[in-house]
Amino acid sequence: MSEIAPFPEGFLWGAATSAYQVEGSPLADGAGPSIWHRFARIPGKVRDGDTGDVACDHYNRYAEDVALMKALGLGAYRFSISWSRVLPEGRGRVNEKGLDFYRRLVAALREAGIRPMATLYHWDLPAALDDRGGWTNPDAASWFADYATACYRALDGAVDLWATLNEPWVVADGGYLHGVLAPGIASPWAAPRASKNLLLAHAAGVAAYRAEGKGQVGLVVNLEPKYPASERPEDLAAVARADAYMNRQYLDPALLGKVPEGLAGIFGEAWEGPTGAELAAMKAPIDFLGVNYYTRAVVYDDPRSFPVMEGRAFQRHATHTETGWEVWPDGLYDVLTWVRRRYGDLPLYVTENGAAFYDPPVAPGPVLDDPLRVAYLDAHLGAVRRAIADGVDVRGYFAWSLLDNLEWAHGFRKRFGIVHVDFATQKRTPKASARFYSEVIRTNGECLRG
Ligand code: IFM
Repeated sequence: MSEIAPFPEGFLWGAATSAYQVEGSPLADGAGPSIWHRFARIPGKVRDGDTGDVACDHYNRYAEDVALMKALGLGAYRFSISWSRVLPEGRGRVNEKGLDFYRRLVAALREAGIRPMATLYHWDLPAALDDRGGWTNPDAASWFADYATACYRALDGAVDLWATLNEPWVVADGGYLHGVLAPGIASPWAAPRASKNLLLAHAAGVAAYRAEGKGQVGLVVNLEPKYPASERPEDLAAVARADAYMNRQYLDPALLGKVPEGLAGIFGEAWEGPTGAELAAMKAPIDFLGVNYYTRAVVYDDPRSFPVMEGRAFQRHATHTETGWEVWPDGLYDVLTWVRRRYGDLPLYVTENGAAFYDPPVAPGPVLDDPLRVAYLDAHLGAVRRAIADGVDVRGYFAWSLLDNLEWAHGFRKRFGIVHVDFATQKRTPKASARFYSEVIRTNGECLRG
């Protein structure tokens, strides 16, 4: 028995995926192409030339996957809706057949007693909207609100938790500043514009929900605590910059209605800050915040690194995952308690947490042993429990990911699933981490060691 207080009654135990990473069949039933459909076809953009054309075939195998979730004892499933299934041109005509897929999925989840959490935007913008400038277009917020409204009308009541955007920081940084993710734009000018329009889109999606919805709506951000590599003033200043850029760029406007100090300086001439009216609109009250956590950064001043001048000190004695991320469970405690200190008592969900460790392409037996992932989950859930014991209102936890899937530009080689997928046969095999997580759920966390 553990000494710290157990998880609260009704704590939501879930797992997460996203549309392009698992669904496959990207053009089925009248769907339009997304930016990822296009980007993955450009040679050299995704490792091994992998695409989401088949992925985990979840579009056809969702019923089998829901049965798997039920067998694991999941209380919730976080998935995302593909905008270009619902609106093939991004705007205008609604494709009912695209919505039908999500109607079927949500009905199967409810039938299995699993609560659906739907994310409206997990990086797969309709390609037709990219042709109009994508997130850099000032109309993007109203496009998003119309799309969100179509989803609310079709699914609200059956979906009880809605998230507007997943990780807007990654959308702007990877997609518009460095160009390593779709739509592949590398421009210091595009990124702050995209960032502003993402914040306005989030707020417009919340406002649309207030007009239509009965459940709860929130935002999902990825947080990475920044610790100084030394007490040198230059390194401390680098920590402040990195924190403003990554952790406060979206939360300060969305929750406090202000631009974080230091952000304008990072973008320099390219910075086009929001007007007072835009800032006021961005601060749309939300019902919960989703926090995605994977790792920390130990930061030093590095003038060569653009635009934040953030060097990251490699922690040579630590365990690192296959994506090169240091395993640092205390960081999850630190971000959860930091959110409460800075933004107040908002209901929180850990909407993603997990790790890519090497697993073979074919599972050697009925269960695949993944001790590093088991240890990762155990330690991070321990950090969540400590944050709750210290007063943070964490309502649920979603393991990333239910299934091995397309890890964006890394392709299928980086396996985050608690369930193994053999991509040649689509066979699902639970890993030891899935068994472990089932036991955590069954005991409401009593079996944790971390
Ligand atoms: O796979 C991604 C997910 O789509 C968004 N958050 C981080 C995960 C791991 O990189």
